[in-house]
Amino acid sequence: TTTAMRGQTLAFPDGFIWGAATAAYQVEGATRADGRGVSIWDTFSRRPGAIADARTGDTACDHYHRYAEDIGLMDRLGLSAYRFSIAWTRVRPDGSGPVNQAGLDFYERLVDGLLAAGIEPYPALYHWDLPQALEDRGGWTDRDTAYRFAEYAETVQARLGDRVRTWMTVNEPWVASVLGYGIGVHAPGRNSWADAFRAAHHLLLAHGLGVRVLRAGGASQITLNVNLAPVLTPGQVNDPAVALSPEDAEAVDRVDALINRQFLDPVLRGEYPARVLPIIERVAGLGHIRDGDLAEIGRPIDLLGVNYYTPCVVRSMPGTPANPAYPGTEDIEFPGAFAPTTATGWPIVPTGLSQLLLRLTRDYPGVGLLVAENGAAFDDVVSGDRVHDADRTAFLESHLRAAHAAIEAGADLRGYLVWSLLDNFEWAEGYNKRFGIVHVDFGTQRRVLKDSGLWYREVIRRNGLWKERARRPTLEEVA
Ligand code: PNW
Repeated sequence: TTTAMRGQTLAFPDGFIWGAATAAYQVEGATRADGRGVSIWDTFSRRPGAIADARTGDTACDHYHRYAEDIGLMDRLGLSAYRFSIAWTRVRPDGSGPVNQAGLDFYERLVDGLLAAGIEPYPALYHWDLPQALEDRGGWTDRDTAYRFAEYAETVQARLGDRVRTWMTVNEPWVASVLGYGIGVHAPGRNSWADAFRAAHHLLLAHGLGVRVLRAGGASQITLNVNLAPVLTPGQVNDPAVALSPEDAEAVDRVDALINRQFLDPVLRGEYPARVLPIIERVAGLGHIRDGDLAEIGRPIDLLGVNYYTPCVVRSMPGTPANPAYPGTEDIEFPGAFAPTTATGWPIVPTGLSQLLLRLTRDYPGVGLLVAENGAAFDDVVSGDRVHDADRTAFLESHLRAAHAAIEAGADLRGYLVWSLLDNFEWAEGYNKRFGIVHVDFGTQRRVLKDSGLWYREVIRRNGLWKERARRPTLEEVA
């Protein structure tokens, strides 16, 4: 960077990690290649009505065959890190038992390609594609799955640990347990609240056992990715300093305990929040939480991966039944319309990210922070060789400004990963919701850097944003 550029740049700290993320089932395709086993997403995506466009991840972005081209795109972007996930079914097709070397070969090619391009690999070991054979034995409701995960983690590290410095264990235990086992909109499509709480605990246990084996194998940085949302009243969305009634304060605290602290406290403090235990006990009993589990789950990690999309907005409303996605939320309303939304209907609140990062710094000191996912679905305008997505650029820019503000105010934020590098299989939404900074034509598999990707490349090149905002309508003006 030149001196002139520095003067105009809202700079991020030296060495700030700029990256992008994907997940195996969402991008790889090649679901039958080289001995891969069947995962719960292969099964679930075939269930009638489960996926909005009735499609599967069978082909997706064909990243399994096109990874070299995709590394080329990352290189053009100037990424310092690429977060991807490893498909357990490629490594151990039946979840436990024989190791499939051909599956590990793929990740070795990928990692070597990244390193050759100067891009740090950030593999995540579990991004929701549980081997179907393990689901048939109870899946995440069965404690044994956590031990099988540790075995699998050890296998992967034995092969790649000499080249991978940063490991991610589990992605979003809240989503995997609640959407998968509680309300059944994700694989494996089960509908039991007791199962969801058991699954959540076993996912945390898997993380802790994973930390143990990765550490023993010499991992230098370990992280867990959690989807977090600041819990706010509608009034707080516009004015964070607004005073709350005792009823609203209680509603905020209860929901925060369920969606955030249920995962943060065990990992970063070695305990479940007192506010949550009675809810777990009422719904699932406490028999699945054994002595010693919390010590295992609370093993030190180096970085916390924060996945942020939108806040959770609640207020006290006596007489309201519990929200099906949040057990124990009787008398709480979840109002939806409080800000402009993305194409997935998620309200856009960039200040939520700075609030979240500062709160984590205050309440959980000592762990570095990484925004491991942030991004948005919008409809692209394809025009010849360009893909116009001004909404996405505005989304990313406003969230990076919020991240920068948090750093200035003392948050220990080490990096930022865009969700996602590529348009991909957006789970129950199928292919119609596009999150990529690279456009993918799913008919031809042609990739085109979107305008947001060109913009992100410039941000990375100058390690910062522009001090003067380019003149485009602000989200406030759009609202
Ligand atoms: C994350 N929610 O999923 C995942 O890690 C990605 O794989 C996914 O593509 C991305 O966000 C965009 O959806 C989430 O309902 C899915 O709160 C649902 C929720 C949160 C995160």
